[in-house]
Amino acid sequence: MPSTLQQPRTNGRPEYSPPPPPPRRTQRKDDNSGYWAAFSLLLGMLVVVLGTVAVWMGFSAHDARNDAQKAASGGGMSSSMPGMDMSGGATGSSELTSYAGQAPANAEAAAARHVPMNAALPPAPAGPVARVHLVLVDKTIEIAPGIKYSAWAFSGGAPAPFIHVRQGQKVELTLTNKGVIPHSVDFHAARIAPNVAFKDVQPGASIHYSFVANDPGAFMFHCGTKPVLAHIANGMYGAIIVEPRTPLPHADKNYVLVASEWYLSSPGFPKPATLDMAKAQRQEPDWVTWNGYAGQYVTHPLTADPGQTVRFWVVDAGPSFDTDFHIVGTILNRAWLNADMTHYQSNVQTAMVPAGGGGVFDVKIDQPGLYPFVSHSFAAVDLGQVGLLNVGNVKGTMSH
Ligand SMILES: [Cu+2]
Repeated sequence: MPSTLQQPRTNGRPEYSPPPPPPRRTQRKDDNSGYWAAFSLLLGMLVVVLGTVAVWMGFSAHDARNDAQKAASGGGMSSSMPGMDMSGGATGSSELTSYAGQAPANAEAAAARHVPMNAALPPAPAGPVARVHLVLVDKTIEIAPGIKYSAWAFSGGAPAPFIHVRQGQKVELTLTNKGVIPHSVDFHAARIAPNVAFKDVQPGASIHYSFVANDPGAFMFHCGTKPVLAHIANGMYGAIIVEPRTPLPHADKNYVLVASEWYLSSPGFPKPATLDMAKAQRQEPDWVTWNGYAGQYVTHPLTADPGQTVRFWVVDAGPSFDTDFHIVGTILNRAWLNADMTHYQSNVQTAMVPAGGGGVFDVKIDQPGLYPFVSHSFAAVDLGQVGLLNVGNVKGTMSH
């Protein structure tokens, strides 16, 4: 059975309070009955006036609440927009239904059958220009074992296939919109006028722009069409890794991890879920994932040999949660915090990767074993943001 998340009805606004009672008159000992009759009449009129004011204020407060809820639920967006369930916000419902942890009976088999997203950093193209063609599609994807979601995504899924370029390369970007509503793409690695480059692309149309990847690091890209919360929550994001011109210390393995949350309108089985915008606004996800699928690297761990240096390029796509990157059983030997590649910190236990930000982290693990990589904000682990690094091809599993 779904559990219920109770929320205050007022969303932090003060409750309506009735007006204070009228001040008491000091009684005179020589009052007579005529005086009392006049006073009673005046008091009666005052009650009628105050009652009318109270009723009017009550209606005004009600209207204000409704207006605020309408604004919060999408700024006048059509409730029939495909891929979105606006009902929670639009009706002012104070209860959200969590589908966290719900899974079909065949979830274990689905997890085993799932082909994990290849986390290995792909090679950067040779030459001075990197051509990137992104295609936007509406597609049903799996975000957890047996859990289906009607996503708005870059072709290839959510996250999009990783992009790897070298510092100084010119990125020639083409975006084609094969979805049914306008979309766009905002590259955090670019220094470019967003009103020109990141503008909406109509269904069936394409846009082209280019930028020189002068800033090294791990960057997010995402659809920037309003409401951005909905477009990111629906799966429109990815990572672009810009490798520094000055070589980094040698790493034997390079893995890319993108963190993101999912807010479901239904359990996601047997029918695919869509976005619950009210949950996204309240930051109450049903699932949190590495590379778009809960726990995929627990069932299918990333690998390394003892003594190898493993580099994680981490991007947090949000839309709203930060990631507190931590590897259980070891310490990050090098941490390029905020993906500032000019210097690193040494021997860091947990490194923050903000929503919309990145970080680059090296570990060198000598002892064979299973090392979970998590966001140490453990609510996220509970919702699926956990994977394993299997050092030395050991048997068994490990959970957090
Ligand atoms: Cu979009």
